[in-house]
Amino acid sequence: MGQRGDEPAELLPPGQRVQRGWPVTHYGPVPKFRPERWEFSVFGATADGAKRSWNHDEFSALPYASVVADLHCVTKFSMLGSEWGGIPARTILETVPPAPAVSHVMVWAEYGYSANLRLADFGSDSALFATHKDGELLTAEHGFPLRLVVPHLYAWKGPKWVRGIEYMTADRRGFWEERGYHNLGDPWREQRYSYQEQPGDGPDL
Ligand SMILES: Nc1nc2c(c(=O)[nH]1)N[C@H]1C(S)=C(S)[C@@H](COP(=O)(O)O)O[C@H]1N2
Ligand SMILES: [Mo]
Repeated sequence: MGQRGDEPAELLPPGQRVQRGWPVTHYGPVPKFRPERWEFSVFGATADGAKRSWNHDEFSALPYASVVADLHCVTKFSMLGSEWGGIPARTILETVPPAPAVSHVMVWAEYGYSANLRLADFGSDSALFATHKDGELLTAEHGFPLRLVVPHLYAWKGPKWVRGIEYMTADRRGFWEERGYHNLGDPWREQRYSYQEQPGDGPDL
């Protein structure tokens, strides 16, 4: 039975409850957006070895798509059924292909926040660099101008204020993955904490 009573249980990963409204959850201050200094970069093990950057106008001109998806915070609230709009992560993979040896992606945000993802998780159908939610531009505290949404993983895997990605040929832990959260972060398997990791789930701590 859903914890709110009218929410089908299969919509909610184990241990989660539905949140009304949209709380703000992050570590550190909200960065100020400076369009003239903003760029989105893809670097690391690209197929051609070159780094690629877009300024804000260029990045905003990439083809827009939307996904309806849920957000699951590891602190146990979930927000169901938001429509996220923006640039599919797969568009970035197609535009700047990774080298064949790339297995993981580090997503980098303002102030050095980072989250590591397996390449397949990053390239999943519903992973999106969101500029909008439910038709409205993101607000500063929710990640404007750009945040990553990876609906099938806990929300810490989706940095707000994202500035680029690094293609990696081996896994490395991101900000929260170094600080006690699970390296993989699948909410359906309740992979919340690093002490739950099985051999092979992540690099040594
Ligand atoms: N840059 C950055 N992105 C972040 C975080 C953060 O601390 N810094 N926290 C994550 C966590 S734990 C959650 S639950 C979501 C919350 O997004 P919201 O504040 O828009 O609800 O942002 C994620 N993205
Ligand atoms: Mo979270």
